[in-house]
Amino acid sequence: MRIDVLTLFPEMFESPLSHSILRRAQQQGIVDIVLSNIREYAAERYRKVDDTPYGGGPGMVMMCGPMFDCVEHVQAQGAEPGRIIMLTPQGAPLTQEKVVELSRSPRLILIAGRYEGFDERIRQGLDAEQMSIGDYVLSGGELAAMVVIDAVVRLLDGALGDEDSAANDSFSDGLLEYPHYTRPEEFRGMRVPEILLSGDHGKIAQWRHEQSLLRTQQQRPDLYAAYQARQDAQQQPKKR
Ligand code: 6GU
Repeated sequence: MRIDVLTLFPEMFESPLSHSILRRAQQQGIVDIVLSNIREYAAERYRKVDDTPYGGGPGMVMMCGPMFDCVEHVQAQGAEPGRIIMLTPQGAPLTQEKVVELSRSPRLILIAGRYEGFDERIRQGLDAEQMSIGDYVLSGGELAAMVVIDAVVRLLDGALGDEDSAANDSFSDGLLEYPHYTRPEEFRGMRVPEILLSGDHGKIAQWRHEQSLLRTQQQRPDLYAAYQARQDAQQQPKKR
């Protein structure tokens, strides 16, 4: 997969991309992550990438010119055109389902904005998707782009050491993960549940599933309701 990132702060990406899974995936050629600085596409004189909003109001707006030039330049580099995604709190919230879908694309182009937002014609003219990582406001799209990259890349074939780690993730079946324990058996009076020491793999699997259900019900009633609705639909197929 190729991932292009268009940003005013390419240096922000250096550390997250040079550790652990993201680093290894790049070294192994599983993903090629290309950073482009939008400012390099600004008109020579002032290197200006933002301007005041028409109609007045606070803050600055990302300009069309540098953004279109930057996108067109990187699009021409790859073997195939990328799926263009703008990171903005106005976007559809990212879910694991969306992450899985993105991981099947050969190429993504992530646009991280700053200031009050993007000139609307950027989205319109580039026919870009908009994505948010949650209902809170960040100072820019960079951290959100890194979240997307991390979540997507770990799903690519060969990116995780243990091939079935991703299958066990929270959300992969719509439930939160069961609790984990490792040595020692007792820590400050807190014991590892006996069943995990029993060696009975059938009972352990059952316990873990129950714990997943319980946790989801307690921490995420919204996910639990959706899970139950799916189970019900499977048990009684719709009458024709
Ligand atoms: Cl994608 N950008 C910004 N600036 N804030 C956000 C976000 C994105 N997602 C959640 N909050």
